[in-house]
Amino acid sequence: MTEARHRPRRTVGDSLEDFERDLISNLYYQRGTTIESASGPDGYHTLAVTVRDRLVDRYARTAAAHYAANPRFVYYLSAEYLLGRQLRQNLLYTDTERWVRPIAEDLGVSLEALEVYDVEPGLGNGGLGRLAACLLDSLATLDIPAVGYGIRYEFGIFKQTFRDGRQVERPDDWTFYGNPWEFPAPDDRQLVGFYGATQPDPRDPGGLRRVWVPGETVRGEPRHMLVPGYGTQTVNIIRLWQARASRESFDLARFGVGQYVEAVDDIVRAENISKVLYPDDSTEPGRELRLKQQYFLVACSLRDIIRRYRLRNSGWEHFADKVVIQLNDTHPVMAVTELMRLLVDEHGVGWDEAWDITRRTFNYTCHTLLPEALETWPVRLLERLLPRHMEIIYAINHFFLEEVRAAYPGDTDMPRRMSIIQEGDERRVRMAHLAVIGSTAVNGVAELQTKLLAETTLHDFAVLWPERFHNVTNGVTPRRFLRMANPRLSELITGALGDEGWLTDLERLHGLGTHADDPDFRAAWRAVKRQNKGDLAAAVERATGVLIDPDALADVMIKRFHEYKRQQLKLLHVITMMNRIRADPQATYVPRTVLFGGKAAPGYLAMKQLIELVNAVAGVVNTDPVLARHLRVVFPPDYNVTKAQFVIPAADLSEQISLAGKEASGTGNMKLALNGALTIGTLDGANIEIRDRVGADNFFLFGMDAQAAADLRRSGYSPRAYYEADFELRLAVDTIASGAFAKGDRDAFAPVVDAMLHRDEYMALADYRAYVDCQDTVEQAWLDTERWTRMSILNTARCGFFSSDRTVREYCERIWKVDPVRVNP
Ligand code: GPK
Repeated sequence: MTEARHRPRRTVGDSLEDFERDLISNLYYQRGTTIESASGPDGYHTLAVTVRDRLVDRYARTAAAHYAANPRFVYYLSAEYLLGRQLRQNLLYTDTERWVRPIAEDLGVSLEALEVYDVEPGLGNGGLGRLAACLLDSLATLDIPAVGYGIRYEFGIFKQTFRDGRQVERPDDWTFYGNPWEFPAPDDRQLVGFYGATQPDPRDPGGLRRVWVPGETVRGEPRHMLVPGYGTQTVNIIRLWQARASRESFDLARFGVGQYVEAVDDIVRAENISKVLYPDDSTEPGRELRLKQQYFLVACSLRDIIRRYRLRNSGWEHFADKVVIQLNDTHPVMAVTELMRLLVDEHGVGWDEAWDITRRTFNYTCHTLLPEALETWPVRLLERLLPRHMEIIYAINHFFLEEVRAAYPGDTDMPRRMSIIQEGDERRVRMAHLAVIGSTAVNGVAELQTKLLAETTLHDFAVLWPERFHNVTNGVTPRRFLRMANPRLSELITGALGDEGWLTDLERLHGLGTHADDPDFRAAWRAVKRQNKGDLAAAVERATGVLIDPDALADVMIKRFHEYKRQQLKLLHVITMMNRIRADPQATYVPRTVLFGGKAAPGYLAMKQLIELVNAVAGVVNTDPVLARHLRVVFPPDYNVTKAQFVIPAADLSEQISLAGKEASGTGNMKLALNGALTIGTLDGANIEIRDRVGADNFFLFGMDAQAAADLRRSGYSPRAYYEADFELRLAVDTIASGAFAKGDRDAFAPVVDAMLHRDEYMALADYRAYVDCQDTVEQAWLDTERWTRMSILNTARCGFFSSDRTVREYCERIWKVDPVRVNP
């Protein structure tokens, strides 16, 4: 394979002079221009490829080392990746920023000016997609042989803009300037079938092996992006599939008779598969194209995995020893049936052996507790789109239900509850059941969620197969979310700890604990936060025109808009603060800036209305001279990874206020605590584990726990009773109802008020009093600057556990059973 002599003898240089020479040469030969006439995009692109070349060299050595070792590989299948900007990361990981700075200065350009062209690939919705990116970062950092598979959406998550305060979605044309970070690999393209029919296989008359003749075929062309490890030579890849029409799709006959547009109908239809990311977080629209996307990802990736396996192995008996596939939520779960189809139909492996291989190969991560987020697909749709897969699902279900009946003789309800097929007017395939049945290990993403999964959603499976259930608490990469996002704090930490070892061994942050009582260190800590808040204030002013006071308490709620996350509760608190100031304008108040960030799914009308209301409240607060003296509300549009990196280092208070038992884990909670923000939160998701580690004294806890919430719901929840019993709550709701945020129009936000008073699905009103009182405690703590600083330092010091390196180590040891392969320099 990749012998040293097949690479350029001297690949890329390792001095400032080499780097500068390569830059000029790349500008000239790749962009066809010179320093004198280069545009901004020319400059960005050239810098990007010059840095990238340093990674290519490492990647070639990684591929060679992997080939030589023939190790067990982790294949991560995910419909979403939120990688964030690439340039800064790759400068850091190649340690070349120290050269780029002086060179850029010399040429009179700034890195910051070039960075505006570094568009983040928004190939995901939220936490699930960002987690995938963090895990890949840690896999490479830990030298684990791994490949991430995904879809190269032409349009990623929409750009959020506000018009009259309303969310307006614009397409995310993220490759407009070209993408210097990806490499096409057309030789590794795959063909994917859809529709058609199945027939008996003459080689297996009457048996389980059958032939599928698809009615449509589409090509998948991979491109890869490099995923470097930090502080190591390993560079893994993420392979993203793009749909292309197969060559036959061009209709020459129609073209010949002048039907030029109709001639490309099939091409357009095929290429639509990877056209756009579905912008729904946690709730599924269940559309045919979405299922096509999912199968497209799965079919391309599995064939690629088999191709790679066969480079060094033959036969099937070692497949499950060399290959472990992680299914990121239910989106790629059709892979279970596809591997069965490939083994049984295409490779002639017997059913039982194929099932054994399949089951040993897959593992499944569940990221939710919301029943509506567990995908199901109509049987009729599957029968049409993937007829052979539907047959395989029936067969898997048949053997599975035999097992269930054997385990629970005489129990007729159990097979009905556990079946892959959900009966009813419209029969549906339950993807989560298929995932659990087809996997070795199933995991939740925080302790509470894993426990609740086993007690509720997947209870019957947890009873039948307790050994399959695991918890692996999420984590975040300290490289991007501490070192890159917060260079000032990183420097302070490195100074205090003596070296940068914490970047790959985050538990070393414990060493900061002793500094928490040092007044000088505290002052330095505060100074960093203050500077970060100054930077944020400038960015917020540019984005929204609203001035914010960098000395005010920075209270941030950054996450997708979802009822269960309860932005409405935060808003009720904001309105309560307003009402208090209005009632007594002369009193003293803790100055506060409330920052919201997040998108709502375009079809999620209730949340789009809430966004409109947040903006309306912001408009009233920020322009009222009395209110604005104490309070500002800002909502910079288009929250994404790039913006997260700006906001998180400047936050004082982290809002993690979901209804207990609904947020699977959260990862923003970890990023904020790691950057010294204090959390106000419920006992939900990973909040619980954060509080356990930072200490109850350093965490603002409020509200019902999951048990209390479940009990209240069961006893018959009436939001109206809370409204009537609490004067401030009533006033807050009435303020909305009065039209105060709609120039007197009482109808404008009536649906929001109605939802609060008559449904309040996530019981925000029940937690209102505890929340508002807890916010008063927050302000008491804030007034004691020294105490607050100490709490902040201790949050950072004690959050080392939440590194995604730890998460990946747990997956490696308990689920993947993989070992690192070192790559020599
Ligand atoms: C969970 F089910 C889903 C989904 O469709 N999208 C998504 O982002 C999130 N998630 C959870 O809501 C978070 O609690 C969790 O931290 C994150 O996945 C990563 O596990």
